Amino acid sequence: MNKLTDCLINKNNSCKPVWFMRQAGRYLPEFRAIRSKNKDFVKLCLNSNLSSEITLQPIKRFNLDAAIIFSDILMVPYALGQDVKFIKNEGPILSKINIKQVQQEQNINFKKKLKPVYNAIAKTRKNLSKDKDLISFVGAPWTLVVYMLGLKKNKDSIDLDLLEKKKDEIKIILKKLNEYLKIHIENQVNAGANIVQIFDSWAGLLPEKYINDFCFTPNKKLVQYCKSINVPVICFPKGLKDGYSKFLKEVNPDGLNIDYNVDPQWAKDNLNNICLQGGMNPKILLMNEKNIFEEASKYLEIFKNYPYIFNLGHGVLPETDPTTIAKLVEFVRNYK
Ligand code: 1CP
Repeated sequence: MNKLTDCLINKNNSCKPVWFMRQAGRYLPEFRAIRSKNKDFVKLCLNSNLSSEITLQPIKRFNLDAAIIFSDILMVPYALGQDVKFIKNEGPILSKINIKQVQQEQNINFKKKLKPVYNAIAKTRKNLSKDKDLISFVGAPWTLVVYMLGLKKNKDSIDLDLLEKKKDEIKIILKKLNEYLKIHIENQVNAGANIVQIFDSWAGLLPEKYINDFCFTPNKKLVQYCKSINVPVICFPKGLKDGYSKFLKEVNPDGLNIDYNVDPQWAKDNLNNICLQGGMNPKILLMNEKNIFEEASKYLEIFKNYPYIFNLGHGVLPETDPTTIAKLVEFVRNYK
């Protein structure tokens, strides 16, 4: 059994598997070389050969236990008819949603549009050594709605007035997304992915009164679906703070990724009987080796006898030096 699977399913606490969110990305010169020749990000994600090659770039460089397919959570809104553009230093911009179209989109069309992603997974699985896990992912419905309706005001807040105004529309979209995300998960697993990660990157921006309906319930439905098809699932409800313990009770995934604002000791004491993942602040990787290894030791010591997958509390930053990642992987491997 592969290492992440063993940790997630058997709660094996002796091995410490390691991978990184955004391990394929702008901090790698070989990624930037491909990216500079492929200005349209969506098209790049739909190029099966290139997206498979990018997925394998960090695996060639580092001694990692898993690959994560190079794609984006916004490929689902794209497949539902919204244009998705990535503006440098501004983030993604989506064209206006056509709610009728989302409601009527035929499954067959949705699948056809995302077929290159599934082909990339199949190709990657073929070229990835058998002892490594292949992670597929989706955005959680709430996080997708934030982009689909343009609810974000700036980097760390959403437009609460707009949220109130669009409440009914949000409920319709969440329900539809549940259907499509299940299809997307099923297809990724059928193509060869053996773990699912659900990113709820904007969970922490939800007002308390909506947490249940917009975060817990939609995540729970997807987790139950993953369990019904026997694929281990990791949730990442970023920014929930002590809401992580309620999330665990309500949603009950196989693994939970903590963010850098969650105290790891608190997590160990309060998030019991579950495999935990990540936590370390990606900004630490921009500091000197002593700081990096000290911080990594903190996580490795706390989770010594606990099922734990080494990762970060968010994605690798573009400014990160790739040799830092190489050294950190070796440090984690040799930690006793
Ligand atoms: O060259 C570039 O400008 C592209 C940068 C980039 C990359 C490398 C984007 C745009 N997406 C990706 C790939 C990606 N996105 C992966 C690939 C696998 C890997 O981890 O190596 C994954 C898992 C994602 C998931 C994703 N996309 C999330 C959830 C995780 C998170 O970062 O919180 C989110 C919110 C997105 C939207 C998105 N796509 C890209 C950017 C810059 C963003 C975030 C924008 C924002 O902050 O609103």
